[in-house]
Parts: sequence; structure tokens; C-alpha cells
Amino acid sequence: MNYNFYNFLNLLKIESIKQEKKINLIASENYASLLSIIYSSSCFINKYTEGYPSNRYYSGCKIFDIFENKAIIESQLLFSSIFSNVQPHSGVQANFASFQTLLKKNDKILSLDLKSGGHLSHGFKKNFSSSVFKIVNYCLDNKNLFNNKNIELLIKKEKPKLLIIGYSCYQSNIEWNYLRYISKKNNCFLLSDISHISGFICSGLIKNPINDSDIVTSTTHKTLRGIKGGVILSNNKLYFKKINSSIFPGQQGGCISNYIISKYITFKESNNFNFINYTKQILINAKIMLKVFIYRGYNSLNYDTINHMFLIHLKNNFSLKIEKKLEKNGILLNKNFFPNDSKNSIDPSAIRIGLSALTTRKMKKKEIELIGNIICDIIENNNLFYKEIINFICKKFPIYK
Ligand code: DSN
Repeated sequence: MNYNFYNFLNLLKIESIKQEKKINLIASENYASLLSIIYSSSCFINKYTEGYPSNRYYSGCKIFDIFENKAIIESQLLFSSIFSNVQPHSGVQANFASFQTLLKKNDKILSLDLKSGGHLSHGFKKNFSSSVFKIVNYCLDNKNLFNNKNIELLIKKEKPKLLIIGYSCYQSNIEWNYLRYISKKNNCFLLSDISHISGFICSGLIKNPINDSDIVTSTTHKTLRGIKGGVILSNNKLYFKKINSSIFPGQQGGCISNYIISKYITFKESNNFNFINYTKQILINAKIMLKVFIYRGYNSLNYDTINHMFLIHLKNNFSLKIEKKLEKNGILLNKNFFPNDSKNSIDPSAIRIGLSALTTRKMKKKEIELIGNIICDIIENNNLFYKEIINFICKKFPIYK
């Protein structure tokens, strides 16, 4: 197809109408705040700012220095950390810089298995991390929980240099202080990847692992409601210099200046009572929808969730087919592994559901229960056409009012 400028404008229009018309339950997505979007497309898009505040490669960075310093301070306030690097382009890059800081080539990493909810960058066999480091995985136990004793046994047996605590789907609490105790006792570093739950942590709804970790990494676009990006935090002075040099010049030249300004807005917006109330509502909504599924006879990892997301086992249904059927009805979510899944990644046994985006649209109990029941109906019956109802709900709750 021969796209010209107007075709592209049209494509943008189609995408934005699609976003307005669909119910988004993808747990790693959200709608960035308007202010963070505006700042992400500011005139700093033109400015090269290689280096760090007061120490740049190019001239003309004085105003940007003010913004980057503000972003650093605001993220430190938000997560009670004494160090922050706001330059990573993504959570994956934040993780790689942490590996570069703490590890040498061929060191061993102990991380959560992908099928148990682990992340690609934590050592998946096709990811760059596993070509540089040796990887051993722990799994969720038979109650679908992080099992401290199992992790302790693996640390003693495998002697990893780094334990990663972080997940793409998990519904329960983690005893960070115990994991810190056992990893420290065995000379193992601890990296906490809080990408999914950082909004809950800065609101105080989930315990902040900053003092129980050597390094903490996060994305800025999930429960934090910013634009896409990463951040690295630490309270251990030994690593500050090394983290900075791992990011620049270790992994990148210029940072994305306009995105760093936008991150400042995100950290600022996340540091007030409105944001705490927002994350409380995400939690309420996630619990309500999970209850609908349990009532309709579905299994999840647990009967409750402490964050924005949960898994639903689809019994004998094909998740790929269900994902597509839901999309046709205006509902977006992703198929997902369930712990100990015997199926493959193309058609695993579960779907993952996250409530951040619907909460941003200000939906509450009535809509959440209705949408939960509609999803169950679509899973259980063929030829149902809920598109009109989904459209109607979406119209009542515009993304940006
Ligand atoms: N793969 C994303 C998720 O869905 O959790 C994070 O990178």
C-alpha cells in the first residue's frame, strides 16, 4: 500500500477511535495522563542530552539539567530512595543496567520461571540475558505462591549471584525482608523488578522493597500511568556510580530528553492523594471482577488479588480462540501461561486480566461486574454479539474527558 501523509493521519485517527471503543484489560497497559503525553512531545524532542546533569557531551543542556534533576528528586521522594536514574528507555534496559552493575559474564541468576509469571528479561532462553548469564528458575508452589523455603533451598544449591524478585502476573504478597535475609546470608544480590506494581508501592498499598533490595527497577507506564519508560532506584551507595555508567555510556548515547521531562510529570502526579485513591479504586475493581469469575466457576491463581491483575484458567477452552472472540466483541486482553502449563505460548491455558485502564476511565462496580459477566458469556457461548453494549459502556466513559 502506498501511504501518504494523510493516510498516516487517518491511521492515527483509526487507532485513537479503536482505543476509545474497546475495553482494555491488558495488565501491562494503561492510558498515560494528558499532561505526561503533552510533555513527552515537547520541544526537547530536538535536543541531544548525552550524559548527566552538569556533565553533558553537548552544549545547551542547562534547561534540561533542571528537568532531569527534578525527575530524579521526584522519583526519589516517591519511592523513598536516595538514588535514581531516570534515563532507561524501558524496564528491560533498567534490568540490563542492573545486571551490568551487579554481575560479571557467566554469573548465575535465580529468577521466576516464565510459566510461573516471570519476565523475558529475567533470563528467558531466547532473551539476551540468558546468553550472558547462567539462569536457574524457581516456580510458584502448589498454592501458586512464592515459596521462601523453595527459594532458599535453590539459593543454597545453585549459589546464584543474583536473585530477581519480580513478575508479570502474581496475586499475593511477597515477604521481601525474608528473601533479603536469605539472599544476603548466601552472598547473593537481590534485584526487585516492580514494573507492574510500582503504582501500588508508591501509594503504600504494597510494601516498598527499596530497603530489602540492592537495586529496584520499574517501568513508568503500567500502574504509574506515565508514558513508556524505565527507572532504576537504589539505597546502596556502592552501586550509584556503576548504575549511571552502565546506562551511559554502557548502554546508550543520548537519553530520550522529552520522555525524561514526561517522567518528571508522572512521578509528580503519582505523589498525591488523588493517585492513592486511584490505586485504591484499581484494587477494588480487580477484586470485584475476580469475584465474578470465581462465582461463575473459574479458577484463578488464588481467590483474591492484592494488585491490579489476576489470571483465569480457561479449563478446556483454547485461549487463542477466546482472545480473538473477545477482541471481536470489543474486549482486549492477553492469553497467558498458567503455572505448570502443559500448553505452548501460542495457545496457553489462561487469560490475564488487569484493571488499571478501566479504572483510569473511572469505571466502578456496576460496569466492572457487567464486563466480567460479558467475558464469561463470551467464553461459554458461541455467536454472542456484545459489541454494541461494549461500545455503549465505552462511550459513557471516555478515556480523556
Ligand atoms: N510483557 C509485559 C507484560 O505484559 O507484563 C511486560 O514487559
